Amino acid sequence: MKNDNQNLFAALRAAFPADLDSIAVETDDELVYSWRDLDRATAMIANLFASLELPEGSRIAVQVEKSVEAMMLYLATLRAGYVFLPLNTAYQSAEIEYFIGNAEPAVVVCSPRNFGWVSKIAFQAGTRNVFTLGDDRTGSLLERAAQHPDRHEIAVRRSDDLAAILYTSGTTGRSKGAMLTHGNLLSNAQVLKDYWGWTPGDVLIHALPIFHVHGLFVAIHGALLNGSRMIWMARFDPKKAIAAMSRATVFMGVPTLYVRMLTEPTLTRTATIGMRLFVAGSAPLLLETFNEWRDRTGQAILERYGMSETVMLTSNPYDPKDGERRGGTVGFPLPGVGLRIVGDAGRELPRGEIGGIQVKGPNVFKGYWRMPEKTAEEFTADGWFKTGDVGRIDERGYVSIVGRSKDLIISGGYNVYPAEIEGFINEMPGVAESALVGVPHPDFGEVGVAVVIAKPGSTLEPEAIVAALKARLANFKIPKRCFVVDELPRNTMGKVQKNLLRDRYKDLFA
Ligand code: MCA
Ligand code: AMP
Repeated sequence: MKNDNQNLFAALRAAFPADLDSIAVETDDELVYSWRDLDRATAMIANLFASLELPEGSRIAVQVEKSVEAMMLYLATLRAGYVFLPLNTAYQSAEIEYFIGNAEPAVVVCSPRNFGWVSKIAFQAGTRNVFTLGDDRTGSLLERAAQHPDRHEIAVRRSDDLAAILYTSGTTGRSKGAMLTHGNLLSNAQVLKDYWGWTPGDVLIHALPIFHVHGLFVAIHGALLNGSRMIWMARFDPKKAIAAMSRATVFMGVPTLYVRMLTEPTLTRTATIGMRLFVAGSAPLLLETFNEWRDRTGQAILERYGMSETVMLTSNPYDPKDGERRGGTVGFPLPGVGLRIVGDAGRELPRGEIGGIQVKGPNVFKGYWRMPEKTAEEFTADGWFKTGDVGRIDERGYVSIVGRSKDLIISGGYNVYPAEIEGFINEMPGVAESALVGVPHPDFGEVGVAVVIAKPGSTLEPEAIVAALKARLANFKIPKRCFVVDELPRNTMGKVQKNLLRDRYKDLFA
């Protein structure tokens, strides 16, 4: 390993504890992995990739159930110097077809049960290598990797080289691949290690999916860069998560996870006494959840804010000397991150005023994959990235997010883009037009409700619309309710007034 290697994996590997036989990961089905296991398995998978003689910058697209081996596959991709492309396990064929067609991965790894349809899409798109990986250590990826040596020299990468592509949608159109570099990810991980006070002996409860920023980067990098053990949960279960707290110090979750744990009588001060840090993000944490958590456990959840394009941007303080954790805010810009609030005219606004949030820093992505025009649109002439979030900075410097200029619903921490769902509904026979709006929901924070108008002479059944969507789209994108109405509220320009629809349906799940 060269000292000047800026490969993110080199930094993570350097943080492994000296005793490689100590425990790195324990799973909720009682498997135990040592640091040596992580080192050897990532070497074998990296050597398998090397044997395929993939071109530089090849994308490795992965849609597999959560497992420690799936994490090893991510780390092996970094180690081998390729570009990791994680895909939500809920995505169905139309979604996967788009991602694979757009990213043109050299390797696709899927669940054994999906091999039939995923491999067909991949081979048609020109991918030569399709492997399988089950959540029970089965599949061709591990079988093939087992034939390769367990030593591997970490590929040399520069800070500016791509490490991952995360698909995310902006204001309009199809999903865009946010290109994140080794430098974006490592700089952010180092800042968080310091800011959140990671210390020797910390143990992380890993309960999030590993195909988005929160579970894949913030949680995994945090633990690995600190040489910390992870308690690995394949699925979030509030009872198991609370029970694990007696052996852990750090928990990270989207607000829904906190809401669900609060319904458990076992969540008490005693159960959480050894916990040092509770982090929440990916969606707004309601003040009532923040307060209820503090009443029950005596601990203030630390809320932070980030994006796929930027990793983490702001955080409430960890250290009390930097200030208190304020519910309803996302804290201060992280060290090295520039954050400003800008008005409609493009000028920076004074403290207290509401406007668009723009950011700058070593964490900000390199651009959208093969979309230079879209990339240019999302940056200002002086190099600030327009987040699409609307917020304010108070006189003490705390940032609050008060809304979004992008039409986006965040449901249980997953993003749902109304334009995408509306497009599918509008194509259905008999549909004239549709609108999807987000309304408050006690469990998921916000959920989608579809409002549809029929073409003259057609009759539409809401249940049939929902059933047709279910056949095509990831389950979390399916509207929780659908209404067929005679007309949609419009402004004088004829544009649908979604705010009025949101208001009409706001108490649907109250
Ligand atoms: C599941 N369902 C949902 C959601 N999840 N509906 C709306 N929104 C959701 N998020 C529905 C399914 O469609 C299904 O409905 C039913 O709930 C049960 O599905 P199941 O998979 O069993 O649900 P679950 O296991 O209870 O999952 C809920 C969950 C999960 C644990 C909250 O959604 C989750 O892990 N969310 C975390 C997402 C995350 O990691 N986000 C980070 C993004 P039916 O039965 O009708 O089919 S990173 C990010 O945003 C940025 C960068 C950041 O700042 O971190
Ligand atoms: P993604 O496209 O998955 O990267 O989601 C990023 C978006 O999640 C941001 O632009 C915000 O709108 C939202 N987000 C992340 N963290 C928070 C938070 N703590 N509070 C409110 N919104 C958040």
